[in-house]
Amino acid sequence: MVTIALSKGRILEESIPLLERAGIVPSEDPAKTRRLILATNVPDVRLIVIRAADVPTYVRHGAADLGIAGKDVLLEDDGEGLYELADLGIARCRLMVAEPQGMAQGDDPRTWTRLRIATKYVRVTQRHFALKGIQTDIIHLYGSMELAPLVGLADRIVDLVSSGKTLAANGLVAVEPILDVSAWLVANRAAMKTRYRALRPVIAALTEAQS
Ligand code: PRT
Ligand code: MG
Repeated sequence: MVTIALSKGRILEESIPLLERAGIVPSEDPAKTRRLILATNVPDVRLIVIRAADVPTYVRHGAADLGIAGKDVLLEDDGEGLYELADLGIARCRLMVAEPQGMAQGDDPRTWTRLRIATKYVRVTQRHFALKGIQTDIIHLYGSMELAPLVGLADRIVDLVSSGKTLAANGLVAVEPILDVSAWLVANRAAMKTRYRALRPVIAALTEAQS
């Protein structure tokens, strides 16, 4: 059996067509069912549907052989026990620094020395600014980062942006890009050695189906 870990939301929306192009069709609509393990038309391939940030954990421990996870999630994870096999080119977005419109007028990222930032992406944010010699006070949130500057919890945020509509709706503007993000196919390291024969055709089909 080959188990592929996917996450709900955007990754799922774009993974299902990719899986279908790879010849793997879930037995029921993963967006509608409450079931967390889904059989597919391929007898020895099944899907599990979990939280995005949990995909590296399932794959690292071998509870899933393969997984599809955003580069943002992979960089926040320590990467232990995982191989990043291929950029699937789906669920594209950018990790950006954003701040209130009023602050952005007259703000120059080249003059930053110390920043108070709310984000879910603590590791990536720390690393990004440490490399530039900018100090950071990071407030770790699990979601709805856009709210933080509006109520004085932080001056700026680091969050994913795709259309930019969420920032605009909250009076924020992106002022600095940190990372281009897309979803990657990852594999359990041990399984790549011990079960390569079973995994190889699935990996080949998925990487060929990438957009
Ligand atoms: O639901 P859960 O809390 O488990 O996690 P999640 O909400 O982060 O999951 P999900 O399914 O929404 O996103 C999973 C993955 O999708 C991320 O890890 C990214 O790799 C990828 N992805 C691509 C995005 C976006 N685009 C994106 N725009 N994830 C989140 N967003 C959010 C962003 O955080 C912001 O709140 O969408 C909002 C901005 O969108 P725009 O279009 O208004 O700019
Ligand atoms: Mg979500």
